[in-house]
Amino acid sequence: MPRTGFFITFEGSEGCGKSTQISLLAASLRAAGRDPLLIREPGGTPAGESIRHLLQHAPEGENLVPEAELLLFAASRAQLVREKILPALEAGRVVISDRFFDSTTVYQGVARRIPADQTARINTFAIGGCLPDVTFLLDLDRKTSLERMHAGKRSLDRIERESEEFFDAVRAGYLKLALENPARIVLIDASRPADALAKEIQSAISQRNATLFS
Ligand code: Z5A
Repeated sequence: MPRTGFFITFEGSEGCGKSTQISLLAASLRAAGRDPLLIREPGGTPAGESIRHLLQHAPEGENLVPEAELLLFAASRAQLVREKILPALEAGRVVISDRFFDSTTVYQGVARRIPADQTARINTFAIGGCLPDVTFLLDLDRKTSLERMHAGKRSLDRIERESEEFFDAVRAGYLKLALENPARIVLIDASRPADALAKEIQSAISQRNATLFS
């Protein structure tokens, strides 16, 4: 079936403001009469939410090797694409995902040092050609991101407890990815106030699809 919807993904380091921007964007789309599907990764389906628990919080996930971690993220995504994303896009809906395959490229490929060709092959298999129409990379320095997360007062999960070197590699990996994919990835300076970011994001979407907010 042809894909008539519009697929938007958000990426960036933890606490960079993805959820905040997704809520603001969804509200603008609803005000324009749209019914966006909001999803998150890992997760978004019953199977995916179980995988999320194993990856982030379950004691059984504490000793996952990088290869198993990569395959679990890919399994969650393969299920999400076929169960939720493709049917929504085929029905003409806007789909907004909090993280997608770029997270695997950066966290497992760059930061966990799994060779890029292997990460790319598994990503390709998992998404089956379902590429985002546009991806917003919210770039934020580690210090501000930590301040924001501590202000939210939530406990850190397994990946959030990684080293500073790990998160430096994540940020550098994302910036490199944005340089390599200028047509798809829009780099956003996430240190600014939320409403300024929301305007920039809405404007970038309108440039790609003039009908979404009309
Ligand atoms: N992961 C992976 O390794 N491989 C993969 O393939 C995938 C994921 C898909 C998922 O984490 C983890 O899985 C993630 C990568 C890994 N691990 N790490 N580390 P998650 O889903 O639990 O959470 P997250 O995606 O890392 O981030 P988050 O905690 O959901 O944060 P956020 O959505 O980006 O930020 P926020 O909740 O919108 O904002 C954080 C706080 O800042 C909050 O208090 C806001 O009110 C505040 N905020 C937001 N925007 C602003 C602005 N502009 N100014 C000031 N304050 C702001």
